This record gives sequence, structure tokens and C-alpha cells, in this order.
Amino acid sequence: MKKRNLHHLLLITALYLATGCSAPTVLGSEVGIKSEAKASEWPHSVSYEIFVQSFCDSDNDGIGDIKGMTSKLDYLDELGIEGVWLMPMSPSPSYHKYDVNDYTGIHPDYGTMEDFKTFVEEAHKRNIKVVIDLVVNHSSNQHPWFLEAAKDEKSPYRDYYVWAHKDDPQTKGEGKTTGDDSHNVQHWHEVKGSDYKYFGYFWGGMPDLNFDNPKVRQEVYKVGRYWLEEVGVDGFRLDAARHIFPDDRPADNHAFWEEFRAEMQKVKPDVYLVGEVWAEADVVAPYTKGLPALFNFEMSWKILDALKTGNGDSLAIHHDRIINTYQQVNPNFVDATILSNHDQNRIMSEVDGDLNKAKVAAALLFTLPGAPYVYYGEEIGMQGKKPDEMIREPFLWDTKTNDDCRTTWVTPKFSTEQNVKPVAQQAQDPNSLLNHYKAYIQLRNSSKALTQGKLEPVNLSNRAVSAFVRTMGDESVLVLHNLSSKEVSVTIPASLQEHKQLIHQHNAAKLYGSTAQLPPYSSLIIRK
Ligand SMILES: [Ca+2]
Ligand SMILES: [Ca+2]
Repeated sequence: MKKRNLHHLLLITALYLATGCSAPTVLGSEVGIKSEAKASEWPHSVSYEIFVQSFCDSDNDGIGDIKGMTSKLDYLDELGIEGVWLMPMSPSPSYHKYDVNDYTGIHPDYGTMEDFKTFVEEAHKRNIKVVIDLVVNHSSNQHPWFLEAAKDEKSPYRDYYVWAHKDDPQTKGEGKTTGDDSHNVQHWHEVKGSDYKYFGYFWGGMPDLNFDNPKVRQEVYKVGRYWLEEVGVDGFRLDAARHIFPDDRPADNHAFWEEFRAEMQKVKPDVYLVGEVWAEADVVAPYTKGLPALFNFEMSWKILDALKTGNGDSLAIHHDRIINTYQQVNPNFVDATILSNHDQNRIMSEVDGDLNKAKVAAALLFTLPGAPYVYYGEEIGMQGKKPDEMIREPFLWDTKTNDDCRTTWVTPKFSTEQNVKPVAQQAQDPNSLLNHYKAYIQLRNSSKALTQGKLEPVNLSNRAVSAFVRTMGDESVLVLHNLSSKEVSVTIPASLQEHKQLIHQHNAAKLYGSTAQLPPYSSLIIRK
């Protein structure tokens, strides 16, 4: 830990020198340096998604837990993280816990509510906001509401779910997928000994709650208020946000989230809500009224395409179009950008373990607009391809014998020590992916233009180069990334030739007069 701190100081000092800012006179306090450099502001800051089960195990039962996670808050703080999104922690029959049995509980494998309140307190001490997954489209089929509803047609909980007689035409005609986020084709599920089937969009273990029932909506609001008021979380990540009502009722979905937001604002006016709507920008945009932050899946697909083809020239144009689409609905939206999350193959696997490409991916994530989310382990190049367990493998803190919190609930297939260097090793290596992430997050956090600046795509007539300007107030930054394996040389347009002051370069990119020389997978960031 001490060595890491020292390295961090050196890195920050190096960044100061590189950015041309005056170096801080007092180097003794890391906190002092950070606050002096900070331009980022929640929620326009970098967040980190954690699968608690795989992150850090404090009691050697092989399962990650809340106390373990609390012990790693300093790691996140040093990385420059200002918010965490925690995947579900409530009681559930599944390892991933996206099918909830008790919406106000903590799964005993993960610890207690007291442990979690301590986590929230410790996170807040470090200015890290806490966002938890709220999974209300469906419950578990083991939830007491569903057990009652399935057992007894007269139960007051019957109408908490969606039922249809087995001969009802809507339960027929199944067999095709209806969205990008599920390959399930059977949405109606049998209950043994009953003529009625229930609707479960994802699978039979996840019966959909009936949001046409006002009582269900009140239950959900009660749950939300509990976490905000009693526990002190800062907001929610809303799972399956486009499936609250069936696919042919999008307007009801939009309206529901507006109602949800208004209900949460009654107890926490600045509540943060980030929604999962797996779709392109025009489908996502109408949700920005109720869910001001939404994951930008479309850009994650575009960035991956660009890395695969080596053509970066259309990235900023795409991003600009998406921003304009959101802007028309809610000018105060938060563009939650990602490279991948717990439902997608890990970015390092998608680029076939190519460290250069993984570094460009991160450079794009932290210089393009948005409030970026890092999926745990991405910063050390963890690998993983579906099935889901294999994209959620144990985090590697140190070599096996020295790792005091590595989880063992699943045997890793992709992120083994042979394939991925643990944090402790990468922290010592100035060229590691981890230090690349740290440097870019620090760079972003210390620049208003990179944090919240407007985006202007730049056409350099070169397919390989992603070029754009970010501007906020007096600060204007020109960003160039070469996504190809070939060196390229581009001419900076006359209108941008006042951008001369080097604030960051990667892989020996250089500026000679108005010419930028960009070796393979290099980046150049210059300020006016
Ligand atoms: Ca444990
Ligand atoms: Ca639903």
C-alpha cells in the first residue's frame, strides 16, 4: 500500500509537469494535491461498477463481501473514482442476485446492513457516491409475494404479477426474441397444477411485477425511499428499465420512470438515477426525463467496431449525434459511457488481449464526453467471454500467495494469473494498464473541458484517427487518437493551430508545427 501511494504521488507530479500547471509546493499530502487539481464534479465524474461476489473476500469463505469492498475504498479513491455502482446485494437464490427475495435486506453471504451502512459512510468520507442496483421489473419466483400469488388465486398478492389463462391467445405465438438484452423466447411460464401462466420476460425464475397495479408501484417507491432515507445511498441503477411495461407500451415506461423519479425526489431531491435501456439513442432518449443518466450502449458498440477495424474517424461524429438526440428531450442528461459491463464480453477479450487496443479504448472512454463507468477489473485487463460467470471472475489483487482477499466462488477460465497481472504487480510498472487508467482518469478529473466540455468532431481526412475538440469556458483541448497499427501523420486544420500546448501524449505521439506524427495506437492531447 505504501509503495502504491508513493507511485501515485510520482505519477501525479509527472502529470503536473506534463500539463504545464505549476507543480504543487507541498507534496506531503496526497489529498491536497488532488483537491488542487480536481475539476470533475459528481455526477460528471468516473464511476466503478462492482460485482461484490468477485471483488474482495474479507472472511475467507471464498465469496466477496461488503467488508472486503470497504477495505478497498482507498484503492478506488487512488484510481480517481468518485462513484460506485454495486450490483445487487439483497437476498436471492442466484449467485448474481438479479432475482430478489427481499428488497430491503442484505444477502448473508455479503454481510449485514450494519456492514453496508459502514461502507456508505466510509465511501462518503472519500467523496465516493454509492449507487445500488434496483431490480424491480421482476422479483424472484421465491419472493414471498410470488409464493402467495402462485399458491392462491384469491391472494392479495395475485395481482402483483401478470397472469393469463393457458388458452389465452397472448400465451401462444411465442418463439421469437423481443430485445437485445434477452435471448429468451418463452415469456409465459407454468405453475404446477394451475391453468394460469405468469409473465416472466427473462425467464421463469424472474416473474415480472405488474406495474398496472398501483399497490405494486407503492411497494417499489417504499423500497426506494428505504435505501435513500434509512441507508443513505445516493441513487440507483435501474435494471431492465425498458421492460417495466410490455414492449408495445413504451410511453407507459417513460411515464413510470418520471413518476418514480418524482417519488424519490420527495425524500432526496438530488437522487441519482442511471438506467439500463439496451437500445440505440433514439429509443433511449425519451427515458432521459425520468432517468437523467442512461448507459450509452451504442457508443460502446461503436468504440469496439472502431478498435476492430482500426477506423476511428467517425467516433466523435456518432457521439455528437447521440448527445444531440438526448439533448432534445432533456438538456440535463448524464451520458453514462462504458466500454463493457457485467452483461458484455470484457473489452480485453474483445480486442483479443491486445494491450495497445485496450489502452486506446480507455483513452477514448476518458476523453470523449460522458460520465464514464469502469467495470471492475477492466483497469487491470481482466478478460472474459460469456457465459456470464466468465465475465464476472474473481478480481486479482496480488499473486495467489500474497492475495488476502481473492475470491474463489468460481474457478476463473479467462482472468488467471497467467493471463492477467494482479494489481500489486501492475502498480509497480509505469507502463501497466492500471497506471494508464490512473493517468487518464487523473487527466480527465483535472480538466473541465474533458469532464463537461462540449464536443466538436474534427475532420482530418484520415480514417484511422479519432479527432475532436472538447471546450468548456476558456479551456479548449484537441484530442487525437490513432486507432490503427500504422504510423500516420496528419495536418492540424488552420482553425485549430492555436492548440499547441502538450498536455498528454501516449506511445511517442509528437507535434511538429502543424503536423501531428502519430505512431500506432498513440494519442496526443494539446491545449489552446
Ligand atoms: Ca466472504
Ligand atoms: Ca415488466
